[in-house]
Amino acid sequence: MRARAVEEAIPTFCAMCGPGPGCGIYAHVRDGRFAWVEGMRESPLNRGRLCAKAYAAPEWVYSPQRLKHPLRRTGEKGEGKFEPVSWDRALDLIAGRLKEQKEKYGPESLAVLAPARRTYSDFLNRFLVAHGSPNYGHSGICAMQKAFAFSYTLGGTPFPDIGRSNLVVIWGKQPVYSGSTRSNLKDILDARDRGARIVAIKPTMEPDVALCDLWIPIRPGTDAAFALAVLHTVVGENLYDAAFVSEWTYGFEELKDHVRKYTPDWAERITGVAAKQIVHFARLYASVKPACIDHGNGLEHAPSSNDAVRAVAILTAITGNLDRPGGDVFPSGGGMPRPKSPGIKDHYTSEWIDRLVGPEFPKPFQPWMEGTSSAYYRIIESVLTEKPYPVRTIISPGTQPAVSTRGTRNVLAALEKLDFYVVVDVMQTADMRYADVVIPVASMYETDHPFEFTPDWIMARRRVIEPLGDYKSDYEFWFDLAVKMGYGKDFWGGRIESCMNDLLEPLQLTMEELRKHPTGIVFPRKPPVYEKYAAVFTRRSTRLSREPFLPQGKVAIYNTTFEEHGFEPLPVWVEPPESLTGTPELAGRYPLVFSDFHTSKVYNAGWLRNLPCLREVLPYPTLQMHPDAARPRGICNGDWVTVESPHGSMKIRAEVNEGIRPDTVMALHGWWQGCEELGLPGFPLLDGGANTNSMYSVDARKAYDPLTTAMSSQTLVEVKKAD
Ligand SMILES: Nc1nc2c(c(=O)[nH]1)N[C@H]1C(S)=C(S)[C@@H](COP(=O)(O)OP(=O)(O)OC[C@H]3O[C@@H](n4cnc5c(=O)[nH]c(N)nc54)[C@H](O)[C@@H]3O)O[C@H]1N2
Ligand SMILES: Nc1nc2c(c(=O)[nH]1)N[C@H]1C(S)=C(S)[C@@H](COP(=O)(O)OP(=O)(O)OC[C@H]3O[C@@H](n4cnc5c(=O)[nH]c(N)nc54)[C@H](O)[C@@H]3O)O[C@H]1N2
Ligand SMILES: [Mo]
Repeated sequence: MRARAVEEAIPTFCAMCGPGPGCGIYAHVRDGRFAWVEGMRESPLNRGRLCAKAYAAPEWVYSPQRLKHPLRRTGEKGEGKFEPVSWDRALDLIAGRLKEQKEKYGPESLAVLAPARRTYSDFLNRFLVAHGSPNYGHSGICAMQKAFAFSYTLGGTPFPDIGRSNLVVIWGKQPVYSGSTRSNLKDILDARDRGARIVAIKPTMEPDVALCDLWIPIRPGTDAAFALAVLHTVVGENLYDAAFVSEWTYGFEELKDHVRKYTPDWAERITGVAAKQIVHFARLYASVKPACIDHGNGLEHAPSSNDAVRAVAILTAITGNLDRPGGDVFPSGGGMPRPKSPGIKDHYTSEWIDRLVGPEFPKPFQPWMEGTSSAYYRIIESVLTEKPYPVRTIISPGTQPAVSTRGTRNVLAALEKLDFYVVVDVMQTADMRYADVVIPVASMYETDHPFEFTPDWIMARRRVIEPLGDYKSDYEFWFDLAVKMGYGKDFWGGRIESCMNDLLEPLQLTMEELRKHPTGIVFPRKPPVYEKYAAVFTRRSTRLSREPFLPQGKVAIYNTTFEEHGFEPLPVWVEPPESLTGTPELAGRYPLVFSDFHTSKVYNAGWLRNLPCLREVLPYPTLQMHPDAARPRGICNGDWVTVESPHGSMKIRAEVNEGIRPDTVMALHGWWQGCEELGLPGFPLLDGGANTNSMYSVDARKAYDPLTTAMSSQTLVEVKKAD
């Protein structure tokens, strides 16, 4: 007789959006094997809802592409020849090299890359501080750029109060895909049922556009021009909230003069949106009250991104939609005290800041949010240009520079030239063949730390299965390495439990206590702060920044802080490096605008395409294309096409439909993986592949936002049917 299968449901977090706070799940373990995933209803974050990625977790954990043993390079760089070594030996190799280089080239020769916020991000910074390097290689591509513009204009990043709104503007975001279980999707659906109007501003039509009354298909990278023309109309037609403007804004008179030249006709030529429609949107947004803006990553990837976000923030404020129910509001700070942050602050002297290899934000604005930071791509660039000095060692803990940042050709050349490259990942990565040492780490289902929290919920992560090979967690990697480097005193002597307990102290909890609450502890969330703008937000700065964001204690329409440091005090328009209106000379050979987006229904950035249960949903990289662009080129839906820009080329399949501007083609970024089980190939990182980041300019003068280093993801292309 066969014994009945033993099944256990272990409450923990999903890890399929990467190492960040995930949705609550029950991980079902059957006969010692992680078998399936169920949504956790007790979690206030997702309330039982999950997305396709969550259900794919067991396939991810047991994937044949998992890294099981630390590896050390034996062949040439790029050749992909390695030999397995023990965890201890691998860490000795890294520590040895770091010590040697610190001695020879100074501690700043080490950089750690981390584009997105991770649960372990603070420890990356902490390690760098202990080592003596300011070069935390942050972003330039995600979230911080928007946060910067909002903070220096409004005092913080507001969120849309969709639940009370009568007009919801989805701007550069795809709420159905980017976090369907926990984002604003449910609120948008409810708003729709309530009769609120919905508008989407973005070049492509995703499922959320089906809920919209109005879709404004803007040309990629032109939001600053569009928003300036909207401001022109709102100001010119006296559609602003005079009372709010006079009490709570600084520099409105200057704005009035400034936006006179940004007429809707001027913007039509740049944005491709008809002047009539710009005026219509301005009147709609300024008259339907209250109205909110749900802003996304689409606003962050252009050389004018800081000004686009500033203009959007100013629009919110002068129409009286800031800090009002149903508008864009500020969180109350949540129901629970924040756990302590493990960061180390005292090192951020001007000497420290001066050593940044390529500041993410200009030096007067450092440190910011997470500490000092160099722009992700500028670190890579320094390896090639050796200016102001070359970074010698890069550690990539859960990031793939070859697909995540622009300029793939340069990225690969830099990885080849680097003295020492370390990859720390769960799975084989796009650039591990350039690594000197590869460190496998436990997936989040194989560790019992950290705890994770949202403003109203805290829970300890639980181990679902034992590690499948010779590896430990991300935390253990940094703690073990710190001890080997002699930085143990900054890393709780290598004891993670002590560290966690220390961080939990403000909540009067320990890990042991927390584990006694299997589904975590819920702290009732406080409602947003309404109409407390004066008291709460105008005096704020981050825990790290040295000056208040709003020196006048009011919305900074005219930004004296920027002006003092030599930047534009009012938002202006800057063309992307290649565009129809900025470089018309290129448009003959490359007549279509090309850009990309980040989220899809089944993948994360540049990973998960190796999992059959996800890959069968979206098997091929596609180029969204309007029939009017496809027809004259003899291209039909499903055809393979080559896409050529001045910097690179891709070969992907055409997806022909009317949900995109006729002068624009768009693709999902992050393609390189194959899926053996489905017989689907991987793709080259450079020409003939599907890597959008190989297509863009990285020209230091044109490809960056001058203030926030946001990088352009717009170029011009020609598309042809492939042979
Ligand atoms: N052209 C273009 N470029 C973009 C974007 C875009 O829209 N267009 N989007 C940008 C944005 S918003 C972001 S956030 C970045 C994303 O950029 P990255 O964060 O660099 O994303 P990935 O390249 O997917 O790398 C994530 C890696 O983390 C690994 N991983 C998953 N879980 C763990 C774990 O627990 N521990 C460790 N150590 N590794 C883990 C995965 O296997 C994968 O290799 O890309 C940016 N780049
Ligand atoms: N499934 C899934 N969910 C995720 C992630 C994931 O990888 N997979 N990643 C997470 C991360 S790191 C992030 S940053 C968020 C990102 O989530 P979102 O903020 O939703 O960003 P995107 O998915 O890039 O969608 C951007 C939208 O803006 C449009 N767009 C592109 N360029 C422009 C432009 O110039 N102007 C305007 N107005 N619109 C433009 C695109 O066509 C697309 O509709 O998602 C998070 N959630
Ligand atoms: Mo992101």
